[in-house]
Amino acid sequence: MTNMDAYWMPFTANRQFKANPRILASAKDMHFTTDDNRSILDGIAGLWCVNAGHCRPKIIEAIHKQVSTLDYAPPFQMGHPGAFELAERLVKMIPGNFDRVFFTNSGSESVETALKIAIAYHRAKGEGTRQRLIGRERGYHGVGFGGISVGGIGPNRKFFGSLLTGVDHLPHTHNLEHNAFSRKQPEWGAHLADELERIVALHDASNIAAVIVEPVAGSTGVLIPPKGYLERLRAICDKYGILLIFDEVITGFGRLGSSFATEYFGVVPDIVATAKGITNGTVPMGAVFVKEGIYDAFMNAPENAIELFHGYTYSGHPLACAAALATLDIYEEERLFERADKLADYWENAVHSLKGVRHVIDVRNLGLVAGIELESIAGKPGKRAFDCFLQCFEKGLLVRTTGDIIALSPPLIIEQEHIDRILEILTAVLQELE
Ligand code: PXG
Repeated sequence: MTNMDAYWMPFTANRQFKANPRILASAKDMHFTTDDNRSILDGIAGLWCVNAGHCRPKIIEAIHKQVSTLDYAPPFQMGHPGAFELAERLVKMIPGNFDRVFFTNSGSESVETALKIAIAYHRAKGEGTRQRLIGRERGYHGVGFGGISVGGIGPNRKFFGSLLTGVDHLPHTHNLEHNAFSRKQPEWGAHLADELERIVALHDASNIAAVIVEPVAGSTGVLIPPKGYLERLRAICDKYGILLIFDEVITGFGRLGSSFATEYFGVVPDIVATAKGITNGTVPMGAVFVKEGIYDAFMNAPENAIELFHGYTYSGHPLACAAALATLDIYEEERLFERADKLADYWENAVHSLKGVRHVIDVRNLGLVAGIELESIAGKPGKRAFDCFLQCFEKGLLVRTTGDIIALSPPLIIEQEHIDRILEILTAVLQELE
């Protein structure tokens, strides 16, 4: 192994990692292989992105072919076929009346793009005072200044100055007292959406551009929306002309056993931010979907004028488009979203078998996602779950932790035997854990 000093690793305890590195060398389908040749069952689809499993030949071939034909094409005032084809496929795939897609390279960029479009849209319609953005506590929307401003994770915000002004936060919906061990959507908590009314009363709707939420919060520990909650947010946004943005970076592309969360919940936002599963994690890419009428509002400048002053050197990159098209083919051919839906009950029963296991104070699930909350060690928040992560890795399973919550989100190609293995390892580790 080469010297590890130069690489400043993201969201990582660098010194601890470099003292005891965990190095992945290859991957295939449901497994990684480490540099010391151990097989690791991937319980989190890489990082919620490898929904079709690792190293799928069809995607590899599509990328190879593209890079040897057209390696790059400038996206400003120029185009290439793949970007148009992909956008067309995507708008057909998402339910609701979304008619345009803006390409980015990550979830963070999709969020920045969605927020900027929301503010600029109101201005284009002559409502330029609508600038305030409303996020939610425990929301994760990537790491751009917009994303951390509307995001609700203390440590992601506190080091970075004054952030965006004009931001409010709804309360999060996580409540163990009412909802512990709920299966799928919890019963309690729809009324928390009414906090939006309070914020509107304070600032007036004429000053508010958009509300952004993850339909299911992933990074902060799998927080499932209470029954009726998203519907109520939608209704209040409608009442006041506020745009509703769903951050579907995790929930998009099959995670809940449906194409997008908007399909699963039957609640249609105005803008949808996506990334991750769009290319099965192979080439960085994000996509922002906008509802009919949003793009049109920008088309009132002279015809030769740029309508939206926003974009990235790599928006709609040819390799990403090729990877995404092949990924969508696999999702369709193998009916992976349906597959996830069919497996969801088996998954639910499996993860809820952890009820009563040592340290476990909550289990929650939806689609092929689960969160397992552990009781914290007094004075050492996060330690128990992190130890669990380390020991699972030793035993051949990759899980993700946040605070004292373990998150699971396996590739959608997972078999029942893999689910059993995940639970076997996790149960054994939890029983032994301090
Ligand atoms: N929005 C949501 C909802 C996300 O989950 C992003 C935006 C940002 O995407 P990029 O591609 O810029 O990272 C994410 C990313 C975790 C974890 O531990 C989750 C993410 C990233 C890192 C860690 O669950 N999601």
